[in-house]
Amino acid sequence: MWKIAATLLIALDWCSPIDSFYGFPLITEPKEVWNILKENSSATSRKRDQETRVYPGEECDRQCTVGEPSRVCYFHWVLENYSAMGSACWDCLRGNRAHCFHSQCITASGMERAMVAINRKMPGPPIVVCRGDTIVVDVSNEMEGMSNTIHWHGFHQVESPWMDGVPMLTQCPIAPGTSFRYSFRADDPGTQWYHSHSGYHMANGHLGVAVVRNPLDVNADLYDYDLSEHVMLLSDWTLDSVERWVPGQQSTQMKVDSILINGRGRYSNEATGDKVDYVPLTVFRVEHGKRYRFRLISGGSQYCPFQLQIEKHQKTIISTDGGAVKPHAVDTLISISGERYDFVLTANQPPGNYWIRVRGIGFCNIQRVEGFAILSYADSSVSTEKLMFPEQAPPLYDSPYPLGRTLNHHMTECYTEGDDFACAADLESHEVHRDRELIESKPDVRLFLGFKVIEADNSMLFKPPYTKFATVRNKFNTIGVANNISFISPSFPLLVQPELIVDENTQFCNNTHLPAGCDQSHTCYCTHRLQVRYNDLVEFVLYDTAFEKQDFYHPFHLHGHRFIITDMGKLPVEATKTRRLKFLQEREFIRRPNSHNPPYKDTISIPNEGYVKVRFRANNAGFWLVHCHFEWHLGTGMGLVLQVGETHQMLKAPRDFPRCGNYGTELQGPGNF
Ligand SMILES: *[C@@H]1O[C@H](CO)[C@@H](O)[C@H](O)[C@H]1NC(C)=O
Ligand SMILES: *[C@@H]1O[C@H](CO)[C@@H](O)[C@H](O)[C@H]1NC(C)=O
Ligand SMILES: *[C@@H]1O[C@H](CO)[C@@H](O)[C@H](O)[C@H]1NC(C)=O
Ligand SMILES: *[C@@H]1O[C@H](CO)[C@@H](O)[C@H](O)[C@H]1NC(C)=O
Ligand SMILES: [Cu+2]
Repeated sequence: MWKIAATLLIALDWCSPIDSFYGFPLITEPKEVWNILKENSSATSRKRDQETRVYPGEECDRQCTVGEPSRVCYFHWVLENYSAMGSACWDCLRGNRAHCFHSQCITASGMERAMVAINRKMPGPPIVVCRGDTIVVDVSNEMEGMSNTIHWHGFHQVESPWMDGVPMLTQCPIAPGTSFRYSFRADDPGTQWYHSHSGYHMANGHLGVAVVRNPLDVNADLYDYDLSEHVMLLSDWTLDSVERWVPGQQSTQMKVDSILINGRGRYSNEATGDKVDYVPLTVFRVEHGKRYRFRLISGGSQYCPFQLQIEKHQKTIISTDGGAVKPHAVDTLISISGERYDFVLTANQPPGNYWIRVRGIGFCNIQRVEGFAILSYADSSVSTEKLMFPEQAPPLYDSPYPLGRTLNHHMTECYTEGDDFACAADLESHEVHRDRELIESKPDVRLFLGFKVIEADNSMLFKPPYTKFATVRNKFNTIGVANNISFISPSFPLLVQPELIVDENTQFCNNTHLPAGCDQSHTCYCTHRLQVRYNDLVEFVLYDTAFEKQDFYHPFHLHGHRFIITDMGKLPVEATKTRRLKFLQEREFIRRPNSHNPPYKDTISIPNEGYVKVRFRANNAGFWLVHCHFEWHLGTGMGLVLQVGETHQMLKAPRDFPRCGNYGTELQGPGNF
């Protein structure tokens, strides 16, 4: 034992960014290192005069101060097929409130359904750490017959690209019955989150909070408290497993049945009159006169943006996707899957209970779906459990709160002086300096990406090759594409086993190099890859290629980087496709180049019949997924891989990192099959 510990101490002095695994050189078996740290939680190692100690993950949730020792935060998660309102909830269904609070009871919308859970919770266990801590999560997959991976949304994995959690890009899927250790440094401060990146597990329950507190927040003087109980994770929920939109289980339509706030909501169906009232709602407690930092995570899987309002309370936005912004006060905050917004709420109203309401809008307007939680000023003599069953009924759908000052209303223009509407692109970054170089230089490469959902008819679906599609309803089938290509996963993780890329031209495609048999007028199915040089200044011009006005738009998410938004708007109406593209190609300038300090984000919506331009420095070598954040759009191909740098410029995964691929041997015999 002593000998290993000594090796550890010596090894730490040697750490070089290229061959190290979180500070431990690769010559030390990473597994061994972690085992030492885990087995003996009082074991310490010295790292540049600092102590790093392993803590049970929950103990990392603390106030963060500059210069304090960072921690290794250890979690063990078990993934299981489980049920909402199942046996663990006993008589919750029949009005026994105490049973609803059993630690393994997931109430969700109050309706029993199959789901997948992490440690029998939904959302999964929260991760709240300080910047510089190391997050270690052992994931044991106990889901019969289903693999999984977890993506850490907002973490750029600069030192550990193989921890990004994308199956067949950065790791092998975690097979049932096996476990995988995620381990990475929390270098990206802000409100981040995690979710499954495999199949449709996220929509069935695999999602949770990952907050990285920053001891040096520029907006810190705007709030008195930054508490983990004020993190608000919004998600959508259905009456049964979302696999019903995988072909085979015909469904009347793709639908959001409930909206959950921190995993709690109440199913209600106006048509049938069914209304759940026996499950608890989430309560956020505040004290009169205090200012609180709230952290909102928009964790939807389906196509509805969420509209958040808090009765009689304004929200002052101070951060989005982890990047600090200049304070911006709003009454209504609209967000789309993958985005995060932090806001300050001042408890300045007469003490009482106030409704927090989240409405599914856009395509969901017709579904009239809303979720509720409670903002309570009650003093500590009233238990939270009691407050979770409000005595008053929530406001009716037909009595909406006024919009007031609104962020991200998708039917209005951005950048209009003097009106109440702003969009994410209008927020002003509030970080140490304005990155003039990124804002003002000419990009080294501009990539145009058109996103679209194709309505696939039988002549397209039922001929070779077999293709993935989603069944929205009856015979209405769809396929997601980017630049007319529907993404097919490689058969091995590109980052981990790049030596298996024998011929780039057959392995990958893009819209100038399409595989045989597909052309501009046919959808292509292949591993869509765009490559940029390491350190290039990259501009993505993202646009909606749907040629119709609809309440519908795609949330764009880039892995491994954050970007600035330099322009956003609508394409010329009544223009042909070619003219729209030409408009984008000619639109070189940056709106408000001198005064505006564009916000940093990692997720942004592409307006319907509109566009958004984003820029970033490609300084994180690796294979990074670029995709629409709706589960079905990604699941049916609306994504691609951005290769940053050559494979020899990428960090190498640890030697014992899992590897996988096709198995097959040469057949001796006549002909080709
Ligand atoms: C754990 O570490 C402490 C301090 O290094 C040591 O005294 C103790 O014996 C160790 N315990 C085990 C079980 O190795
Ligand atoms: C596990 O859950 C998923 C998603 O809800 C479902 O599709 C699958 O059939 C379940 N598996 C088992 C063995 O119950
Ligand atoms: C997609 O295909 C259509 C024809 O079906 C073509 O007009 C359009 O230019 C293509 N778009 C892209 C981005 O390649
Ligand atoms: C498109 O694919 C070809 C062939 O693999 C490649 O040479 C080219 O660089 C790709 N274009 C981009 C922008 O990545
Ligand atoms: Cu989409």
